[in-house]
Amino acid sequence: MITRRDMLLSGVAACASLAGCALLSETRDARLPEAAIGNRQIVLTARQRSLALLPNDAPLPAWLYGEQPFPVLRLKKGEALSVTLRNELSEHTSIHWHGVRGPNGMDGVPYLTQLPVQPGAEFSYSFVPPDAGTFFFHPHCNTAEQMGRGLVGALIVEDETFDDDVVLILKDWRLDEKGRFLPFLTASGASRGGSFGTLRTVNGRPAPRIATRARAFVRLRLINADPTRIAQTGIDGAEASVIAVDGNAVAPFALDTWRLGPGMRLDLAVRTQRNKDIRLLDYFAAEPVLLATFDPRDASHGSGDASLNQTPQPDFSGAWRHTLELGAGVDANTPPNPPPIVLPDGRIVDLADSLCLAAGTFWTLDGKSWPDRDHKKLPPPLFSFRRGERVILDIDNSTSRAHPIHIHGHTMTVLSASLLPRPVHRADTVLVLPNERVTIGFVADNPGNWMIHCHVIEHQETGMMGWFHIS
Ligand SMILES: [Cu+2]
Repeated sequence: MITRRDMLLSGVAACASLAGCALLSETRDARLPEAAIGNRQIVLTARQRSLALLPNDAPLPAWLYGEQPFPVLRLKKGEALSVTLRNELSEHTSIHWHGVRGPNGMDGVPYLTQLPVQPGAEFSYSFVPPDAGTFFFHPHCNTAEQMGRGLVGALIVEDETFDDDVVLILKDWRLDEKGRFLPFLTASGASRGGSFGTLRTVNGRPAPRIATRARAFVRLRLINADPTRIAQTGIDGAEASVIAVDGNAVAPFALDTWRLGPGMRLDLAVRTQRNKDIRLLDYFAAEPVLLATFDPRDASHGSGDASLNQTPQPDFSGAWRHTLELGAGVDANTPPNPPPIVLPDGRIVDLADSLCLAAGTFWTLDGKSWPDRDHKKLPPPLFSFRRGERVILDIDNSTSRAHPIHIHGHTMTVLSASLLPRPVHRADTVLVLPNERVTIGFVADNPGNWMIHCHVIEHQETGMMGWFHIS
């Protein structure tokens, strides 16, 4: 059976550039433009483009990787990713492949794993993603603004196939009453829960209707790409099972609701019936907010199986154990002369860039704030590990805000949590509620310089960020 997506993908097979591909600039419903990129070189051009989010508003000066928001790059497990980022913005940028256990030099963190891609310059990302799953990509410098203006895309590494497979990017937009962008970072937001968007969208559209196959197992890939908002996602109108968290397969369990913080993903298997609407809702507010409606149409025969290949949990016996404190306030003890950073290609960096840093610091990670713009130096690493070392972190949140803590280059195991119950599962971003203690473990098996930070981007950019080194 040829699905709509097969047709779309075969149509773009010859495209070397997303921007030059006609099929990618049109979607017949609220699905995102998709491209099969396995073993093929493509170009993503980051550029300012006009974006009409609401029909009656003037177009926005969005920053996008394609002609419309949120390209979906698909490849099969084992295929190579080869993406050249062309920077046509007026400031530097990079691509971080969020959740992917790739090589350090491809991780896209300016001054820590590569030099930033300057305006007019290019950088080629090339590696084989080792795991199947739902990932996404975004910049890692001036991130509140660059993501806030739209620099987000999905990376899907496929193994099992479903009757239908829908990528859903949750992202709000900060607009004033005339439909113009509001500031992406504010002191009042950064010092609290973040500056929230005013227009909620899925795939760049407010509460879209999305046609799916009927009488089918439909895979919904939820990606919270919002810099700020924690959604409490739930499905109304069908039974839904959680089949993967942050792209990592779990033993399927029935979805009640799942708290999806910034940077987190959730894969659901939903059994559809013909002409029976299914709704994706956010139950975080008193009145549930409608995020999207699925409209099952053309019937399929249905595969009847929704389970994915799971990776066994590592053994954490004998692990090095440490309490990682999430704190509010400013660390005044940043060393004046931290050591220079050695990039994976051997170059030495000792100047940070003010674009990566925000106005003021409000947050600490392990008692330290990422230095403010006056320091002009990257901080020393929080930890140094030998390759293969097993690590357990008790993440202790003594603040009054929730923090989704994201770790680069590795997959952690969420072992226990003191407040929000959740099964033991693998993840790259874990939500830590106010006054909660969450214990995670990981095997430090990927050499290089790796970030660990809050994915409420304004918290990240005002201090709650650090890095560790694996030799
Ligand atoms: Cu935070």
